[in-house]
Order: sequence, then C-alpha cells, then structure tokens
Amino acid sequence: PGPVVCLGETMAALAPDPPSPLLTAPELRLSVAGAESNVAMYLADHGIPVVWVSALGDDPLGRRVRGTVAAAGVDVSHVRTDPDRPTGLLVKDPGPAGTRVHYYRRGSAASALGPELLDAPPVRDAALLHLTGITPALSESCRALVTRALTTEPGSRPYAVSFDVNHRAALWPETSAPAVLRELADRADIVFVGLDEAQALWGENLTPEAVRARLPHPRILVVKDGPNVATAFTDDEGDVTVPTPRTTVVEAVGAGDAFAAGFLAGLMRGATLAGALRLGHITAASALRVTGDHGPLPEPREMEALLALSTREWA
Ligand code: KDG
Repeated sequence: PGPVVCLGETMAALAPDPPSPLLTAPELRLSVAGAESNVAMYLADHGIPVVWVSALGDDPLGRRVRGTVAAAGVDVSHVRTDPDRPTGLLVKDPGPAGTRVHYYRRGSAASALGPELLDAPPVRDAALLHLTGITPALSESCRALVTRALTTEPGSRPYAVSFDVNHRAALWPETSAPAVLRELADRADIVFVGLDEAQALWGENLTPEAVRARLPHPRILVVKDGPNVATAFTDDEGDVTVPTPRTTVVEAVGAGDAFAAGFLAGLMRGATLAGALRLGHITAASALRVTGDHGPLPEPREMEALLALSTREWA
C-alpha cells in the first residue's frame, strides 16, 4: 500500500512564556503549529511511514517549520517553497477567560494549495489521505481541494480519506461552518469530532448517537468526549466505547491531533477498534502532558503494558 499523506497548513507559532496576556508579556516562545503535521509527527512516532504535503514561504520561519516536522521523521520532500507568499503565523494570547488565537495567515503560502495536488504523487498514490476542517476555511483553492478529495463520484477517489472536523471558529464567517463541515465530514471514510465541537456546530444537547445520526455515512466515526470516553461508530463492527484514562493535563492543544494519529496507527497495524481507541487515548495523553503540541510517546514496553490492561484496569 502507498503511504499515509497528511495535507494542510503549518504555521510558525508565538506564545507568551510564561503564559500572560500579549499586551504586557515580555517574552514569546517560538514553535510550530499545524493540525495535520501534528498528526504526521505522531504517526511517525508510531513507526508509520508518512508524508506531509503543504507549502511554506521562502523565509526563515518556513525553514524552521520544515526542519521541525522533518526532525520528527516525517517525509517533507513534497512541501513546496513558495517564493511569493509567506509562511503563516499564529499568535497565542492567554487571558483570564482562556487563550485567544490570532492568525496571520491570509495569503500565506499554504493558502494557495489547490486541487491539482490530488492528481500527482504522493497524494495520488496514498493509502490514506488525512485532512481537516481547517483547510476548507483557508481560501477558495483550499476549499476546492478538500471538496474534490472528498468527491463521492464512483472510482474518482483512489485513497481512503480521514477527516478531523477541527472547527476553528476564528477562520469561518459567522454562519457557514456547520453546513460546510457537516457535508464534508459525511463524505469521508474515517471522521474524528469532539463532542463539544459537534455540539457547538450542530446542536447544544447532542449525544454521541445523535452526532452519528447527523454523520451517517463514514465507515468509522469517532466521537471524542474529552476526559470521559471516545466512541467509534461503525457499520460492520458496531459501536465501541473506551473511557479516557486519567492523566496529567498541562495543555490540551494538539491532543486531538495526537488522538487521531494513535487511532489511525492502530487501524493500520490491524488493531481492533477498542485497541485503536486505546492507542488514540495513549497518544493524546502524550500531548496533554506537555505545553507544546508534540510530546514523547511512552517507551515501547510501557505502551505494550498499557495496551494489555484489562478493561477494568484501563481507566
Ligand atoms: O491542532 C492544534 C493546533 O496546532 C492547531 O489548531 C493549529 O493548525 C492549527 C490551526 O489552524 O489552528
């Protein structure tokens, strides 16, 4: 089978360190932020061959992003360098009511990605293409790319598509996200969505079963109820729920990406649905324990021990 391809924008990220409002913060820490490259990095940690497809500016921040993703073991040879557009930037503003994110990404190199990428390697030859609901919010051409990747015309989609809804309210005009994201997600083969995210998009009191009713078509739909449980809904193997193991939470950013990577790695290795959900939870915990998006996985022995726990010992 071909490689896993993760496609989407990664930005340079600035955050006050230690966390404090931007208005007065004396120092900022520079890192990288991108949902799809996070998934790629965690897949590489799990030993899955993975290619990240994107575009970066011909600038030092772009080189820093490329180097960081490559250092995690991801193939970055298909990341374009755009001589005319800059690398995107994300700036975090921690405040008493939580952290606000400011984007400086309009007109970025990645915003010029388009559907032609789907016709050439590595996407054309991918076993699995991982996309998120961030990309269709970036530009017309990015929206066209995701729409065509999720076309339902028979025979026109040689790869399976996994789609993480990843609703980023700041990127969407007031009202269009719920319908667009629902329509795209419902065409994917594997979908990840947070229960709180689904409730914000599609209805306040939705249960995981009601989310499935709104997204009936994906072969696998994973609904993540944060600290409580994650449920995988499938047609052929029924529904499986695995509780979230208790873990220290330093910062939640990146945990959804880590979960998706762990779950996909489990599926690619032939794990059961319950096993894949466990690997999702274990990988998410690696992101929860660190301030950045990408924390180290447990040592292989510890990982095996965690996966072998009985249901009663697990959570
Ligand atoms: O997914 C965690 C963050 O890294 C991610 O949200 C940044 O890709 C990002 C975005 O567009 O917000």
